[in-house]
Amino acid sequence: MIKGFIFDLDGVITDTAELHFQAWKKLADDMGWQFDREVNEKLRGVSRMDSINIIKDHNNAQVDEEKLVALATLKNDIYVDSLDHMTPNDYLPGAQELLNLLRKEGFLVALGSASRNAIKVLKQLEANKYFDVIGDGNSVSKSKPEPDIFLFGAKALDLKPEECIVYEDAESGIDAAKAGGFHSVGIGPAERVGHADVRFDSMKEATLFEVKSHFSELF
Ligand code: B16
Ligand code: MG
Repeated sequence: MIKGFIFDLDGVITDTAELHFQAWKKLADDMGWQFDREVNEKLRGVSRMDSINIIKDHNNAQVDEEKLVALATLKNDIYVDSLDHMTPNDYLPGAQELLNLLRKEGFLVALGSASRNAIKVLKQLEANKYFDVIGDGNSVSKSKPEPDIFLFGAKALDLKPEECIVYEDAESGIDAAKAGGFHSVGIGPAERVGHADVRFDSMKEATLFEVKSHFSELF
């Protein structure tokens, strides 16, 4: 039986990807590095340090670890500042409606995000009330595609993986959900999340009604 839901943040609850892009772009421009939306797509759901390594390798740049951490911190300062402009109007369409309904129907809900800034994002969205447990980039050391962040969420909710549905927009996020034994809902194109148990183009279509219909034997 499904008793809980675990949500990724960026690309599922809100679209912080654009703000991440702007911040990486500013850093790349300052460094004279090539960076565009195609490269940015590879950063979806990927941790901050893995992201800067992808950008560095894309540019064949030689940067030592200490400098790399300093650059990632610079990018993060730009990103965190840009979050000040985020408001409760910035949920992805359908996300807040779903969270409200889950509360009404008494499901347990956790966040399972790679971001170390998830607390600030939730604060800007005034979304804390929707979550029983917050799992973020500070909660576990192994990032997606390892299942650790979702296992952390399930354990804190006192649920088994098979009692939870994970919502994810990243390929590595669906990999993580499957590796942990969770049911999965993919948000986005088939090339990215076609391996989820069920896939929707956007959160607007991924309603509780649709998900209950798909996993009907589990409700
Ligand atoms: P931060 P998610 C991920 O969020 C983003 O998709 C990814 O682009 C970002 O690099 C990562 O968080 C880390 O974010 O720099 O704020 O710690 O999709 O896992 O909610
Ligand atoms: Mg995501």
